[in-house]
Amino acid sequence: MADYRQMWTDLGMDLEKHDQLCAVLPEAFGGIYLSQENRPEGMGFFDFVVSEIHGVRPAELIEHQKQGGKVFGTFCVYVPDEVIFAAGAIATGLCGGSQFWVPGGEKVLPANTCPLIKASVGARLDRTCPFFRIADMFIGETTCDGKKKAWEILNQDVPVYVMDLPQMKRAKDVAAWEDEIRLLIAKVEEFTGSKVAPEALSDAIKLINNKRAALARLYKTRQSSPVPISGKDALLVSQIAFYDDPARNATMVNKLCDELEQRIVDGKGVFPADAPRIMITGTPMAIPNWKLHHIVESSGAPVVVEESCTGVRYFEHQVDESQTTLEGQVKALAERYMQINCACFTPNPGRIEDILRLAREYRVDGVIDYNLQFCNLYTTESYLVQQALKEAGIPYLRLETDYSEQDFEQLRTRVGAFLEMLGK
Ligand code: BJ8
Repeated sequence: MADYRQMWTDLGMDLEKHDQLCAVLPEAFGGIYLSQENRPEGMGFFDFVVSEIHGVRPAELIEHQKQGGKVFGTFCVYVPDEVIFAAGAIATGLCGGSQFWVPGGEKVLPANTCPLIKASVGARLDRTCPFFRIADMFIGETTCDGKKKAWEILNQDVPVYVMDLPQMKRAKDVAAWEDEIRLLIAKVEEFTGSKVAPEALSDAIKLINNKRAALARLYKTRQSSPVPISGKDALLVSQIAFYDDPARNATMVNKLCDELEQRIVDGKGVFPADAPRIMITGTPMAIPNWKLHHIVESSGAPVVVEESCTGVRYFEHQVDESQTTLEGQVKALAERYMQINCACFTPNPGRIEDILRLAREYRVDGVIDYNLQFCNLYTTESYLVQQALKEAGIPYLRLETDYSEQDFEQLRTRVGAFLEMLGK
């Protein structure tokens, strides 16, 4: 990585501690990613992004701030990035995916809190992630109890604006989400000093739709057999999409897709065509959480789709681009975002339908239900997921884990037994 020490110092980061993180990441990435055989050349760009993860993009965000722009940090796929970009600001995903940040979170949160929340709070309070330092404002949401309380703690250190996400999907709830989007527009306008005009919002809707379309195209290639890209690589692309520039991201993902589509024509894959095809469903995997994909794929089975927020929930469904008034656009945004099926909703039959549909579309042989420890929502919903898969005759394995490596071998054994049971 180039020398960004001055930038990190200016951001008030704890350099000594941050050095520890910088020391372990390249080795972890090398072992998990660069050791894969037959990777698409197009992954070179994404490898570069990881190698400069705390450098290039943070420097771009700081440059944007120098020009008078604002940066908003988000933690959930319900938050409409379109509004932020329409105000000339930048949205960047902030969820923490490393065990490195967990102890920092545990200083202020109960230990029995989900690791994603602990890592996110720790990354900010420990001053070891430039993205958490750069964001001028965080945007939280009322999805789960742990997050709701974490916003109050983070708000002591950085401005946090919270969107009130309804927990049901009746017409009045969609209308309530529309109201929340209007309030977000008002907040973003006040904070940035820029109006969200319909023309700018229309451009932002297209910008984010294009990014979604590129990711959808990438996922489509994974329906092929043999699969032209590993699940690990696809996960990395999805994780990077949360914080890279959306236009550049769409371009680079489309470029990768050109290569993958050619691979499909040539019958070239990264796993044998008869290897068992796995779907992972459940809680999101924020960068650099690659643990389960690594276990599954190093055991010989490709992960071909993720029903998660670092998977299809992030990009399925487009926002209607035909609206030209702010009123119509806000309605279109609310309708699109309320099609996401997170376990924080009750009832949530759409998620079960999605899992069954994806199992067919991606021709999966087995489903691994991945729950982050202490995520009550997804862990409880697992009962219904398992029931539906059993009825459909699709083999199912439920795993609960955290960000540590302690249970790595135990998970590997369980995954190995599951793959063996698939008998392929
Ligand atoms: S839409 S999944 S990104 S809330 S933080 S709920 S793992 S206990 S992240 Fe999420 Fe939005 Fe839903 Fe997706 Fe559980 Fe942890 Fe809460 Fe989590």
